[in-house]
Amino acid sequence: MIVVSGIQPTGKPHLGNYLGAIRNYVKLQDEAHANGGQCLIFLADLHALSMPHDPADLHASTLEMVATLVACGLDPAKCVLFNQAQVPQHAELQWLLTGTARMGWLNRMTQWKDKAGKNREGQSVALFTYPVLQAADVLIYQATHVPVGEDQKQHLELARDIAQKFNNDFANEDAPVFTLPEPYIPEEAARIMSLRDGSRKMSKSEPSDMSRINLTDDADTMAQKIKKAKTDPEPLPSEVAGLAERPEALNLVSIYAALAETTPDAVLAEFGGEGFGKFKPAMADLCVAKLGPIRDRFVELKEDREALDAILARGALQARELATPTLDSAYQALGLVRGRPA
Ligand code: AQP
Repeated sequence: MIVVSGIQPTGKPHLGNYLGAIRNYVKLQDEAHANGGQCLIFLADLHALSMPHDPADLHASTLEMVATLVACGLDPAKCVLFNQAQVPQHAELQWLLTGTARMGWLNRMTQWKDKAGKNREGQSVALFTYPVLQAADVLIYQATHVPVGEDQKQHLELARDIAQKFNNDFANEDAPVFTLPEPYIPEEAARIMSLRDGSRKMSKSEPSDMSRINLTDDADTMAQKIKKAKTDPEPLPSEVAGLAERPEALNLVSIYAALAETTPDAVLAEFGGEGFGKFKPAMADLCVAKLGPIRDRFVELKEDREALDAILARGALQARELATPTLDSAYQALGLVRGRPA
């Protein structure tokens, strides 16, 4: 079991990141550790270059994201925690894989279409090719399990296509260079939606802070955001089928269920027939109970920049070692003689 996943250190991590991805990092870290496997979680700072960013902020936000991940339960003694920029093998493998990835494949990526909008010509090349870097990120460690939210499923399928084509084109059938990774997507929280619009995913880059619950929000802010979340005037139904045309209500019930580690039907068995005047305060209490301790740990950890830098330095050392054999095999398969740094 080799678990690999990453998170961009731009913006504040939110409830969608937590329920869709980070909580599963922790579960799989523990499972891999107990079974003699490996878990690698990285801060995708190279990916941050795909959109406009402030260089002065990048390192500080990378450290804040490390503090958040550790506060959520990632343990540097059980997993390899690092940032991409300190492990140049990721970028190196990306270049090798750009010979295998096809323009048509990348053109079909919905995230590229969404983020580029009508201004494709004005986007950075990095925004277009970053799914290839993402493929390199997981293939370089022979990942078997990749915990992600549903929005990343298509990118992971692309990584599988790239791995498959590379193996077909350049490797012997009985000695593939890359393992085909499997996505690990939580059914109950695959896609957490914005608090302001049930048709858009909760996202770091959404301008309105009221659209998301940040893991760093204090209790009052969380309660305020939930109170102001968009809903409708109907009471809650007693079964999930009754939420079919009510995206905002469905989102709140799904968040409640994911946080309480139960099913939406169980939540509706409790709140069916009630209005949001009763449901929202209960949801705020639950959020504060689950996320408050994470926030408190984060506040404590983020002050110790030296300790956070040390976690990344140690993780990078381990990651560089783990990445080298696959990179060597890829060079060799392509007929390239790899120069070794002195
Ligand atoms: N709304 C969401 N519901 C469930 N999972 C989500 N993830 C993100 N949003 C949701 C998952 O979180 C992991 C880390 O995401 P990321 O920061 O690397 O990239 P992202 O998907 O681009 O996250 P954001 O918050 O939406 O950032 P922006 O606004 O920059 O695009 C991934 O596993 C992702 O699936």
